[in-house]
Amino acid sequence: MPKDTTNHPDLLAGAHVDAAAYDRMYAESIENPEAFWAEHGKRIDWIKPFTKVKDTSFAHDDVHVRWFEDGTLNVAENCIDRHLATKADQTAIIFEPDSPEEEAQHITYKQLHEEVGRFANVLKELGVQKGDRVVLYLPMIPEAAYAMLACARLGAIHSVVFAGFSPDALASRVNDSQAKVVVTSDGAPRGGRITELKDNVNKALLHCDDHVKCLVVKRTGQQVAWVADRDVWYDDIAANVSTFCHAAEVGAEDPLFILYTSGSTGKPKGVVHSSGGYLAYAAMTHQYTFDYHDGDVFWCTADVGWVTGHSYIVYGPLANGATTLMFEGVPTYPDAGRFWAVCEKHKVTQFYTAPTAIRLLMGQSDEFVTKYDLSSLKLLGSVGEPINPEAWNWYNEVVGKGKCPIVDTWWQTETGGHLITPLPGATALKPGSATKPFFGVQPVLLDATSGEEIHETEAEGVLCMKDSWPGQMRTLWGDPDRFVQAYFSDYKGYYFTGDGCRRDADGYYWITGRVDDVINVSGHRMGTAEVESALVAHDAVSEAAVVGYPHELKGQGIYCYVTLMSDETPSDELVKELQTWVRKEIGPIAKPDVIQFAPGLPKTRSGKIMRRILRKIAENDFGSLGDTSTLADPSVVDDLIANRANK
Ligand code: 6R9
Repeated sequence: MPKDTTNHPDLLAGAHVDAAAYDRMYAESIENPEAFWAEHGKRIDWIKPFTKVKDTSFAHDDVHVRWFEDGTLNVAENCIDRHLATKADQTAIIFEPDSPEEEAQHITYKQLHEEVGRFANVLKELGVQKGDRVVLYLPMIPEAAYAMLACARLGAIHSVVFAGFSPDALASRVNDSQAKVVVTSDGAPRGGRITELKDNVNKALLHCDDHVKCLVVKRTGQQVAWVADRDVWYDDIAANVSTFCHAAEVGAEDPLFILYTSGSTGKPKGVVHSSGGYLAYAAMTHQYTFDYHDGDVFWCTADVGWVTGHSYIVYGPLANGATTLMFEGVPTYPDAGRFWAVCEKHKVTQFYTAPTAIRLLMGQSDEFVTKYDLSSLKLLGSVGEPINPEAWNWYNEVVGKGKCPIVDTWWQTETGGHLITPLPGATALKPGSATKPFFGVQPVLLDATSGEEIHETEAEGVLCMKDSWPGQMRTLWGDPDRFVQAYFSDYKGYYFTGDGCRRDADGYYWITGRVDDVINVSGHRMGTAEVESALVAHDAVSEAAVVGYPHELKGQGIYCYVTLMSDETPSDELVKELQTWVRKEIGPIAKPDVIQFAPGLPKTRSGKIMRRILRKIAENDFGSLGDTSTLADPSVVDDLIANRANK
C-alpha cells in the first residue's frame, strides 16, 4: 500500500543531520573509521583517554572486536555525574506506574545520583565487587535502572532477566553467569495483575549455588516466603548506607552487561557488551536516530529485560542527559488508550514501540487515540520486527497525524544499537524499509549458498556486516568458541546477522525475517529449539518440531508438531496441558499457539527433520512443498496435511 504522503514531512526540520550531512558523515565513517570514531569516542567522559581507536577483525581464525581499548571510564558517571553541573534538577527518569491511579514519579539527575550511589553501596554490603555478576529480575520500576547503574558504578556486570521468564529460565541464567546476587521485588504489577516475582526467585534458587544472595526491593508490599541468611530486604540495608559511592575505573573493553538471547540451539546465548564502545554507540544512535535535543521527553516502551530497554531507556538517553520515561504497565490497561494517555500526560516528544503493539492497538477504535492531545509528538519509532504497511499507515496517520517521521530501526541484541535506520532529518522514508545504514555500518548481502557478496544494488540475500562498529557484542559469556561459530563461521570474513534482506534500486534495505531457526513472536526472539526441548521434557511427548507461521497480531505464532509416546492418546486436554507446560517451562511469551499431534515427522534418511516442509504446512502453503523425495517416509507429509491443526 503506498504511503499517504499528504503533508507528511519525511524529514524533520532542524535535525542534527540533514541529507547532505548524512552522505558526508557516512563517507567519512567508512573511508576513515579511525578519525571518525576517534571524534565520536569523545562523547564519553574518559578517566584515561584512549589512544587506540579500533582493533577489529572478522577473519574466521582471528575474530576480535576492540574499541577505544586503552581508555578507562565509568559508565554510571557518564550517565549521571557529568550532567550534575547543568542538569541536577532536570528530570532524568519519569516513572509511570502500572495503575494510572498511582502517582507518577519524577526523578531528577541529583536524585538519580543519590539513588544509584545508595544502591551500589547496598550491593557492596552483599560483597559485590568489580567483575562480579548480578542478575536483575525486576518490574519496570526505577529500581531496575538504579540497579543497572549501581552495577556499572562498581564495575560489576549485570544480567537483566525479563520478569516474564519462568523460574527455570531464571535459574539457567543465574548459573550460566555464576551470579553472586539476584535482585528482585516482592511482586510485579502489570496490567492490573501481580506476577509473583519473589516466589519465582525462590523456585529458581533451589537449582542454584547456596551462596547466591537474594536482594528484595519492596514494590507491592505483599507477603513473601523468606529464606533467612539468603534473602535481604533492600530497605533494611539501604537505611544504613551512604548515598555516595566511589565510581570504579573500568577499561573500555570491560564488560558492562550480559544479556541472554535466543539462538538456533536450545541454550540461550549470553551476549556480552563492553563499557566504552557500547556506551558511545548507544548515546550516538539515540541522539541521531531520534534526533534527540535537550528538553525532549523520550519514551521507549520496551522492557529493560530486552536490549531495547538497555540501550534506549537507560544507557543511550541517560548518557545524553535526556529525560527518559519508564512505564511499568501494558498498552491495554486500563484500556487501549493508555499509551496515548501517557504521551499526553508527560508531553512525550519521541515515542518508540514495536509493530506488535501497533497492530494490537489499531484493532481497537481510533477514539482511544484521538481523544488525547498528542501534539507534543515529533517522531515515532519502530523496532523488533518488520512493520507491515497497514500498521505503518495507521501509526503515521492516526498517531502521528501525518506529521511525525517514523524511524524503523533494524538492530539486534548483538549489535548494541541501531545498524540500519532512517535518520529523521536525512532519510526519505519508505514504509516497511529500515532504509539505510547508520554511520560506520557496512551491510552486505551474500548469496545464501555460495556465500559470495552480491554487488548489484538490487539484490536479495543473507544480511551480513563487513566491518565492526563500537556497539558490537564482544563475545558470548563463557563460550568464545560459540561466539565465532554462531556469527563468523557460516560466511567467513563477515558478521552474520541471521536475517534475510532485500536491497532495492535506491539502496534501501528491507528485512525479510530470520533465515535460521529463530522465530520472532511479538517482537520477542525465540529459538524453536528452546520450545522443542520444553515439549520433549513432558512425559507424554516423544518428539517435537516447532516452526513459526504468520500471525496477525504477533507477527509470528508458534506452531508445534508433537509426536506422543506410544501409550498416549491425543486429546484437547493434552493440547491445553502442553500449552500450559511450555508456558511454565519458559514463560508466557513462549506459549504455543497451535499444537498438532503427528504420528511421524518428515525426516531425511539421515534423520534430520525437514523444517522447510513443516513451515509450509503451518503456513497453509501446500502447493510449494518442494522436493520431498529425500524423505525417509514421504507419506508422513500427507498425514500432516490431512490433520492440519490450524484450520
Ligand atoms: C532490537 C531487537 C533481533 C531480530 C533481528 C530481526 C528482528 C529487529 C527489526 C527487525 C525488521 C526491524 N528485527 N528490528 N526486523 N525490522 N526494524 O529487536 O533485538 O530481540 O535481538 O531481535 O529482530 O530479525 O535479527 P533482538
